[in-house]
Amino acid sequence: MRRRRLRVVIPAYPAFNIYSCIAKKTTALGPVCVASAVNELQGWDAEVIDENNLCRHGPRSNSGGADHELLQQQRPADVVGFYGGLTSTVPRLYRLARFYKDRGVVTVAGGQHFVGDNIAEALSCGIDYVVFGEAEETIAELLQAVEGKQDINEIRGIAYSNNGEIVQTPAREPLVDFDRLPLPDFSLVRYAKIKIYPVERIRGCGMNCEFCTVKGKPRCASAERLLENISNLVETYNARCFFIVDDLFGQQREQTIRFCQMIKVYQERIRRRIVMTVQIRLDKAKDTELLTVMRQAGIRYVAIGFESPIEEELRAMNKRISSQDMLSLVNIFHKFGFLIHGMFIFGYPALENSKFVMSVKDRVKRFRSFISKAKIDTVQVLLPVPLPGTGLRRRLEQQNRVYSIQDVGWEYYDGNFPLFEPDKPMSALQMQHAGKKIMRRFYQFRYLFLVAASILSFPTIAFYFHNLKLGWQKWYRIWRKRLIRFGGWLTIQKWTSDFQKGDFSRKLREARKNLNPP
Ligand code: B12
Ligand code: SF4
Repeated sequence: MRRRRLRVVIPAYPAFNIYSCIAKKTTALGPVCVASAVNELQGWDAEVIDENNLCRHGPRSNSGGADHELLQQQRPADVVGFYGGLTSTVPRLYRLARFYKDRGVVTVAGGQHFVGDNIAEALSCGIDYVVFGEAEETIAELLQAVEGKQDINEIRGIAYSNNGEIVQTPAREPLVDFDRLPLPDFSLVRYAKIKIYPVERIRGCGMNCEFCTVKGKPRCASAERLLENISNLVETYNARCFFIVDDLFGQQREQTIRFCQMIKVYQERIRRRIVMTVQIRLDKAKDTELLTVMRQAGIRYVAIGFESPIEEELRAMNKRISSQDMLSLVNIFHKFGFLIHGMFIFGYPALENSKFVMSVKDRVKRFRSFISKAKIDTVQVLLPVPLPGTGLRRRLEQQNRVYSIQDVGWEYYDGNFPLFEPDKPMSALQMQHAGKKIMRRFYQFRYLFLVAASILSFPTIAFYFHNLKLGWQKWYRIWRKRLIRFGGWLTIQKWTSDFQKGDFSRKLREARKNLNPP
């Protein structure tokens, strides 16, 4: 009997944004996990097509993304799954789903976007089955059902349409025994050139920030599994850079410390350094033992969600930290020698009962001053995104402030566009410009000259420290910072030029009019 094929598609980003460059060097972990689980099923092959990372020889279509017509001719898929983890890619996801459905292919989608009303939306836009939450086990059962070997109604955690009526089966418990799952197999990602491998140990986060879709008690794989995952990639793909995608590094503290110790020993054994980036909360700075072992393990890059230097905004986000504490805590990370990527949200709406009012100018000042005091190495300033399923979206919807999807579609949900009426006296356009203004102050053209200057200054620095290694380390840090800041300037320029060619401003006017009809 012919083997069947599942193709999992990661849809292309709708437009160029600050993540477009990184997306060309990495891939999304979830779809790889799903494909890896299917690849172990008898009679099934699986592949992943990452439209954001098709490499030079990948099958591109003229309109962007992959050429699915060609893919179907070359390797027809029986079932196509779609990664719906990023809401901004959902319009593309639906277009592709319709394309495949019209050709008689079964279509499945999973990822954070599919909650509430979006389930009906998906089922009316070309998707046959929506899978909720983690899909490694569900997809295996679903494919059995597609083959007629299992009753569809017995599969927990899915939704489908039965003669126009939406059937949602009982929820499935979140996974706990990760060691039963196969390691993610990146060889299934066709065409992609991966330089930064996403790996994980912990799923879930108990902090409950209002704007975030990640919910639930953290569930952890063993430290051994993460080590095995990394060493496998080092030894088979010569991998060097890893992004540990856990939302909060350092949860399950003892095991995290053990992991750091194990990866340190591993690097000594293979005599190679591994570059790891983690996401961590600022309050972990209080745990100096954790920071010490992280540095010993070679972890240098930390991504930290500062979000805002404004107390009222932090309170509305349920961030459980004060801006004053943030400055002292970030200093500890500096002392340990970490390079810090600071993530900010500009214009977060205050709670309804708060009397908080601040002009755009003052807000910008507060952000700039904080960023400069905190001496953050790289920053991203995005706008609040009322993501489906979050408390933020519910709050703004209750206040009738979210622009309708008909006016400002899902493709704008990437943090670069205003998606709701901001707090007065700020207007939506002011909020958008202000966010970019803060970024422009940080990433400037003049850093190009400074890059050149630092190249010329290397011999002086090395001489000054009388030590080539120390001189190199000091010099490299300065040179890297300047290069990144110039690169950031190029990114903002490109984004601005694409934005000016688009018609978002008209859509925004329409959306505002429809929100408050005269
Ligand atoms: C790594 C990461 C990134 C990376 C890579 C993104 C990627 N996936 O391609 C980078 C840094 C580029 C990134 C960027 C952004 N991100 Co991000 N990111 C993450 C993070 C931390 C981890 C994702 C991950 O690997 N999880 C682990 C895997 C195993 O879980 P999973 O992806 O959920 O996969 C499981 C299920 O969803 C399901 N599943 C997945 N795929 C499929 C496919 C099929 C067919 C099926 C059936 C099931 C299925 O099964 C999987 C295995 O169990 C998540 C938070 C999180 N914990 O998920 C945020 C998250 C995905 N990011 C988010 C956001 C908003 C962004 C940004 C807009 C920036 C921002 N404002 O925060 C940008 C996106 C830019 C753009 N173009 O739109 C949101 C997305 C929510 C949404 N509805 O859109 C998340 C959920 C965090 C949050 N704030 O809530 N991100
Ligand atoms: S923003 Fe970070 S800390 Fe807050 S709930 Fe999401 S993952 Fe947890």
